[in-house]
Parts: sequence; C-alpha cells; structure tokens
Amino acid sequence: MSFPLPPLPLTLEGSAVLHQMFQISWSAWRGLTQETRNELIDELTSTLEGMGAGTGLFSMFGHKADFMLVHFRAGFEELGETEWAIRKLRIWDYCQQTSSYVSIVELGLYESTAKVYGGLLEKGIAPNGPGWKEGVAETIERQKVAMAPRIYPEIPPFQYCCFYPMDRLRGEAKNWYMLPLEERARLMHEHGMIGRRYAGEVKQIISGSIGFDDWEWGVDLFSDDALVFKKLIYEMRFDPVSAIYAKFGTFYLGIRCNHERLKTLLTI
Ligand code: 76R
Repeated sequence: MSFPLPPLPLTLEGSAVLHQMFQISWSAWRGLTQETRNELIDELTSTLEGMGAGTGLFSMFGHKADFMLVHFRAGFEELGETEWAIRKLRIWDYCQQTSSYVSIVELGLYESTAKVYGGLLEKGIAPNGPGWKEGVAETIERQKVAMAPRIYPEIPPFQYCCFYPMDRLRGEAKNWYMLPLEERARLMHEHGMIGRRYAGEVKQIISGSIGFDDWEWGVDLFSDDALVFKKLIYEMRFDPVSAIYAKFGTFYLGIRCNHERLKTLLTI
C-alpha cells in the first residue's frame, strides 16, 4: 500500500528570539543632567553585560530605529524575563519602541524529511498512524543534539546585522504551501547552494515566527561587510524560491555597538 507523504517539512527549533527596535526620545534625554544620563547608561550597559553573548546591541541606519537589541534565549520563559528586565530599566522611560519581532531559531530539515518519512514507511508505519509520531520524534531528538550549536547560537561576532521578516507566497496561482514536499525540497536545496557560496562572509540565522508574529520567518544576516547583504540578497532574488515564493517585510540595517560606543552615541 502506498501513502502520500505528509506535506510538513521537519524542523528543529532552538533559541527563542526577540528583536527590539527603539528610538531615544531625544528632547527628554537632553533635558536630563549629564550625571543622570551617565547613571542611566551605566544601568543599561551593566544589565546588557549580565545578559551575556545571547544579547547584541546594534546602532541603526535610517529613521526606523536608533538602536536594535537582539536576544537569543534558551526558551520563552527566559525571553520573557529579558523583556521585562529591559522594560524596567530607567532609560526605557526615554526610549520609544518602534518595532519588535518574536520568533524561534529554526533549522529546516528539507534534505532529510523525505528520507525519515520513507524509512518509517518501509517499516510499515503509516503517516500519522501508530508509531509515526514517535518515529519522527526520535529523529528530531537525535538531530537536535547534533545541531545544538546551530540552533542555540550566540550573537555572531560580526560588525553588521541585517534583519527582515518574510513570508512564502500563498497566491491564487503560485502557492508555496500547495507544492509537493519533493518540489519544495528541491527548491530549498538550490537556495542552500546559493547561500553556501557566501559561507564565511555571512552568517545567516533563520527563525520561524508562524503563530508568534506577523510574518512567517525572521532572517538575520551578520557580516563584517554590509555590502555582502546586498550582494547575497540580490543574488537570491533570482533564485525561484525567492523570485516566485518570497514576500518581504521591513529591512533593518545596524552596526554592532559596544558599551563604549553606546556611551559616545548617547553623550550630548
Ligand atoms: O541552514 C542551512 O544551511 C540549511 C540550508 C538552508 C535552509 C533550510 C538555508 C541556507 N536556508 C534555509 C532556510 Mn536560507 N536564507 C533566507 C534568506 O532574501 C531572500 O531572498 C531570502 C532571505 C537569505 C538571505 C538566506 C540565506 N532560508 C531558509 C528559510 C526557511 C524556508 C522554509 O523552510 O520554507 C528562509 C525563509 C530562508 C531565507 N540560507 C542558507 C541563506 C544562506 C547564506 C544559506 C547557506 C548557509 C550555509 O550553508 O552556511
């Protein structure tokens, strides 16, 4: 007996992710004494230091934000604690959050999904029948251990960050979600091959946000050369998976801001 494969690709999920974009309320900030401003900056920097390598601060280009904080956390509870700790900082009274994005680091397993499903079918286990869920879970757990460094990343140590949310197209004629799994796997393979040409120059962290935020994925790219973002994203526009099936949200470009630089930027 033959069964159609389930359409859902297997995914590994790791760190809970929050991006926070904010602007300084400059006139209120200017109204403080230098001494108070320094106190508030010190409180912020010591809090960020305590958060460690899972939090990164970027100063932003353009009007959309002055700064962006990126947090990777072991789970959503920890992420919530981080968000509340930020809210309670005194400097937060002098900030306006212009945007935010909630997601979870996601590694798509298109390459192995068909193999895993096929292996279960060979053992006589029918899709979503007895033993299916357990068989899939076993593979996921094994991969999760092997991929732990990738799905629980630190903020990559590069100068620039490019962040944007995106969707896959669900149009009347072209609909990503109606393509057979094999076709999506083939297209994602092509996508990965383009990406791999930029290995070393750019670090990409994909996070899934279906059910968490307004778009389906968040894309974080990190590099020491901002121009590489344009080159990579432009090249991907010609890749069918982007040319036909991608819709993009707002783009954010920032440069890593260490605590010394933060002090300089906030000193008037
Ligand atoms: O993670 C991996 O290396 C496995 C292969 C891979 C997957 C599964 C991969 C590789 N990506 C995957 C998934 Mn990607 N990626 C994007 C964008 O602007 C655009 O047109 C698209 C935005 C970029 C720039 C990029 C870069 N990728 C995804 C997904 C989930 C889709 C799904 O499951 O349907 C999205 C939305 C997405 C988008 N990708 C790579 C890169 C790069 C540079 C690589 C190679 C990484 C490496 O091998 O080092």
